[in-house]
Amino acid sequence: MREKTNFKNRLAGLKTLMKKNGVDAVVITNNLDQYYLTNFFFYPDETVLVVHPKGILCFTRDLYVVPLQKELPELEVFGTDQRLENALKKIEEMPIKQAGFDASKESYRQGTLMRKAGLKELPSLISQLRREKDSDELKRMRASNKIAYMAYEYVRPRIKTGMTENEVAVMLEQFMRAQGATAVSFLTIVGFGENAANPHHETSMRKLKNNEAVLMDYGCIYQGYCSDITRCWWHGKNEPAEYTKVWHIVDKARRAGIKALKPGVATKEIDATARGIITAAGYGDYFTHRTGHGVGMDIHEEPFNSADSQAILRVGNVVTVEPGIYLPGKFGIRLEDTLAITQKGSTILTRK
Ligand SMILES: [Mn+2]
Repeated sequence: MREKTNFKNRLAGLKTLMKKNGVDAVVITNNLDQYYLTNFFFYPDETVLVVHPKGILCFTRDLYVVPLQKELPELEVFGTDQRLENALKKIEEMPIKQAGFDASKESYRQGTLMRKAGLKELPSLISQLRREKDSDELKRMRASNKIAYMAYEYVRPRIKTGMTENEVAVMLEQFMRAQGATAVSFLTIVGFGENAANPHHETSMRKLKNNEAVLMDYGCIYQGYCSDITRCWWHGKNEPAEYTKVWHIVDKARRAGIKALKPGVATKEIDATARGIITAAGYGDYFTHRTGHGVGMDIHEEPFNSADSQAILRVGNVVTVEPGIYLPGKFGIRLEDTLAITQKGSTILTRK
C-alpha cells in the first residue's frame, strides 16, 4: 500500500464501527469501499473482501492474484469465480463470532445469500467513514477540483460561435485527461441557449449562436476522487438585463451558501440559506433541485445539502454549493463550487 498511515487509520476506523455494530467480521463487495480500504482499484463486482479480527481475505478473479501479491502482500488472496460462496464458506470455518454486510450496497441475490448464511445486515460502515475525508483524500480532491477549474479557464476563451456542445465537452475532457485525470466524474453537461434551462441536459450537436447562454457542469476523476464544477456566462456582447440580474441572484445565493458552511451546521440550513435568497428575489419556483451534495469517490454521496437531510456538517466533509435558476425556453444559470469543511468554515477546492 502506498500511503500506509492513512490506510491503517481507515482499517482502525472500520474496526471501531464493527465493534459498535456487534460484528467481528465484515464482507465488503463495493469496489469503491474496497479502494478506500486498500488503495487498489478492483473493477465493480469482481471481488469480495472479508475483514476479520486477524486480517483481510480477498476472493477475486485470477487476473488480480499476481498484481495483488506485489501491491498488497498483507491480503490473503484466493483466485476464484465463486467469490461470495467461497467467502461465506471460509467465514463458517474461521473462529468468527458474527459477520455482517452492508445491506444498502448489496444486490438482492447476494444479500439473500448472506442473510441465509447468518450474516447481520449493517448500515454502511465504510460510507460513514468516507464522509469525513482524511489528509490523503483531501489532497486528491483538491487536485481533482483544481484540474476541473483549470479546464474552465482553458476552455472558456476557446469557445467560438458555431461550435457544438459536444465539441466544447471534448475540449474540457481532453484538457482534464492531459492533466492526469483518468475519467470524467459524470457525463459532461454543456448546454447552449434554452438547453441551459434543463439542469441535467444531455450534451448534444446543438451549435452555439452569437448572443446566448452557456452552461458547463462537469468534473473529472483524479487518483480515484471526483471533482464537480458549474460555470455559466453569456456568449456575445448583448447580454440581456434579465440574464445579468438572474446571474447575480444565483451568485449571491452561492456565496451565502458557502458562507454558511461550518462544522456543526445542519446541511438543510445550507439549502435554506441559498434557497432563501432565490425565493426572496421571486425565483423560488425556478430553483428545482437541492443546493448541493457530498463528493468523494462517488460524485453524489453523503452528506446532502438538501431540505430533507438530517446531516450535520463535520470537518472533512466535502460538499458542493450549486444553486440555480432555470427559465424554461429561455436560459438557465447554475453556479457550483466544491468545498471542504474546515475547523473555521470551509475552503474552496474548485480554484487554481
Ligand atoms: Mn454537482
